Amino acid sequence: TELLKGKNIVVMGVANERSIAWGVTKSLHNAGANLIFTNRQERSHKKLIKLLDDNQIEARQIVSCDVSDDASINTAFNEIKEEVGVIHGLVHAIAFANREDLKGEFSDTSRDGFLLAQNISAFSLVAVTKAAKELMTEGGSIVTQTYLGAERVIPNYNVMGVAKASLEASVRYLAEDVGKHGIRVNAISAGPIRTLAAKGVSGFNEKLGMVEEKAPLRRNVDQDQVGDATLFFLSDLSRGVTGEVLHVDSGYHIIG
Ligand code: 0WD
Repeated sequence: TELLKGKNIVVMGVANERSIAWGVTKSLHNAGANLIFTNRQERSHKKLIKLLDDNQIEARQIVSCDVSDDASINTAFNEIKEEVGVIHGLVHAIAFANREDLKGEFSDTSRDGFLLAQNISAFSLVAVTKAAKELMTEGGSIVTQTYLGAERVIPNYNVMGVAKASLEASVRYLAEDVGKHGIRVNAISAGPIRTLAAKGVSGFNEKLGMVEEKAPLRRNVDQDQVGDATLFFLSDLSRGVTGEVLHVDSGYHIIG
């Protein structure tokens, strides 16, 4: 069961106890991983320290990283390199769009709003993969978080749906790039989960209701289920899988 014993894994995107990245953290900790965290904000940093403390999880390292800033990414991964030398996995659980772009008509999206969503939610994976692969000298696994709005029109998801489509295509192109170094890149497409980021999307409660009503399993998923699927991608159990998008959504995506 200690699938990640001795493995150094970087987790990006724990904002609070509801974050998908927190569910992932618990799964990886239970699998014996050494965990390194990156935070954007001081506020999240304090929350993370308390969360780790309350759950008796010891972080190997916590560094600050704003993915909108190349210098911040470089500094963060240099600090990680100095501390642990080698990493074996990276979890990217980061996205952002302006609230006004997560409702109404997609054609009303501003140029800046469109580029912001692409920058933080899609390009950031490209940028952190470039930094992380230098530390993955023993091979590795990179996992990001996407959503069904990449594949289909989901009401109000708008600019983020387009950013997630870009993220999923980036997963495939990155998988090809880094595959020759024994590094895999995959995505989890989770069903709706009530988190800080989800609050920004209009009509979120209706999405939860639709899954309960229509998904084969007739229930919503939670952070722990996404955590365990992420663990699968980070572990050797998935050694034959790369460039994949795995739906952890009670099967909702198969229903027409
Ligand atoms: O229903 C959901 N909640 C779903 C979320 C369904 C399917 C996918 N996802 C995705 C999200 O789109 C995102 O990619 O999962 C990922 C994680 O989202 P979450 O857990 O729902 O959201 P949240 O707990 O709000 O975490 C988002 C984090 C932020 O926390 P801080 O405290 O720093 O605001 O995104 C990060 C940040 O950690 N973030 C950034 N990190 C670094 N640099 C940046 C940035 N510029 N912007 C946002």
